[in-house]
Amino acid sequence: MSATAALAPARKVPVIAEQYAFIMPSHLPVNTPIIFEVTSRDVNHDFGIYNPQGHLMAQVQAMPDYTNYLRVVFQEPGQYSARCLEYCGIGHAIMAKTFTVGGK
Ligand SMILES: [Cu+2]
Repeated sequence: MSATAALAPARKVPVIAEQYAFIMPSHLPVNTPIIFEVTSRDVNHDFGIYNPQGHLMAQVQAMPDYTNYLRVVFQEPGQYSARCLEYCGIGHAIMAKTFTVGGK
């Protein structure tokens, strides 16, 4: 983590998983500690974050009636994606959300 990120205040970002989408912001800041607050509206899902190179960089379960916290610092601007990593029904394979880090 850069010194800048260590000093920046953390930002809480709610994430709601549902069949078959992630409800979350489309833009997030770079070099800022993000605390994802992850829950589910229906069944168990998994919130997996892929970096611009397509590599899994962080993941946490998304569970109904429960909030899991995932702390991430995005050090590289670009296009990221969240994908569900736990089979949750017929639409599981298309359950994804792209988001941009950095920029406006
Ligand atoms: Cu799924």
